[in-house]
Amino acid sequence: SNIQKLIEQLPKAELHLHIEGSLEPELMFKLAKRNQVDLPYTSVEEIQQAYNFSQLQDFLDIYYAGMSVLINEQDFYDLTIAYLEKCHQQNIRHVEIFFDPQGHTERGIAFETVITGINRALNDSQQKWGITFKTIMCFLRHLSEAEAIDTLQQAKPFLDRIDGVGLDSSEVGHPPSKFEQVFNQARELGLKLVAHAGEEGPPSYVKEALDLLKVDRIDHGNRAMESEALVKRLSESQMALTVCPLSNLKLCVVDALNTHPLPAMLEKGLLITINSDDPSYFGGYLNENFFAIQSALNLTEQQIVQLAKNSFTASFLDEPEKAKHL
Ligand code: ES4
Ligand code: ZN
Repeated sequence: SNIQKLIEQLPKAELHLHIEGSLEPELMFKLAKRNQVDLPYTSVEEIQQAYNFSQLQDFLDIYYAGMSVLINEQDFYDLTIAYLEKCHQQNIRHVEIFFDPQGHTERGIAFETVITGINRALNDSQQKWGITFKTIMCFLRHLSEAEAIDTLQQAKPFLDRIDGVGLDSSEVGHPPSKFEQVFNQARELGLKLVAHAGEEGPPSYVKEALDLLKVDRIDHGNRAMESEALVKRLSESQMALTVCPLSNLKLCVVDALNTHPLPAMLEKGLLITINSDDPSYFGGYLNENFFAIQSALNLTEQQIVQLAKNSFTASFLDEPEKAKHL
């Protein structure tokens, strides 16, 4: 259809993408074999059957298990270049990717191995396809703030390759307030700041991310819609929210895409972007997220164009670079 072609052809940025969540079952098997890692699955079909989640934690358990095949620098390169090839196919011109260093250093993989593989792929894709990038290191919120501070310390030799920090993993019970000190340290280092908030957690977690962590963007933010005061504040400040439709569906954050809060978010004047989160686990890359939410909610061409533009507006590109896309 015309709207499908529009989605495909529009230049887009992706701002909420966990690189470890782009690990496709085929590559997982290939790396398991290469690295002699045992997987609890014997076929791609078996993996796909395991991807049946009723909440965030169900997914996270499988996501951390999947990471176990990533051992060497080349593995992180192969993972990242496969995602960037998809971006090239989908006319994604800029990416801001998350990685979870603690998911790897906990298993004895050096920080340097992780950042070097990811960064080499990002540089190659910028050379080959012109895809620009930022890199955001996330702290695992189910771990302690001391461990996050240690991770920031380990990142210090590589800050030329890191643009920001984020906060992900199990949200409920791990409020932003737990990470106030490490975010203060990251801010002092000149890093951009983002945090997952209001995916499963209450609106007060979104408020804490703003007031205590002083984030530059909110990841997800769905539950901010429960607080009229918060919506007003997010709208007036044009604080970006990185919304992930297929993720919300698969993790039962919404009952169905046709009841997703996106129309209300746009109606309230929020700066919303569309993103894929963990595309291998949630059944689609960025264009598939656009197709699904467009058809479920009958979004107009104008709304689709607005969402694509918002992805550049909300990015961490500098203003002249942004202007080239807008
Ligand atoms: C994540 Cl969807 C989501 N939420 C929180 N943490 C995550 N890590 C990877 N995907
Ligand atoms: Zn996420």
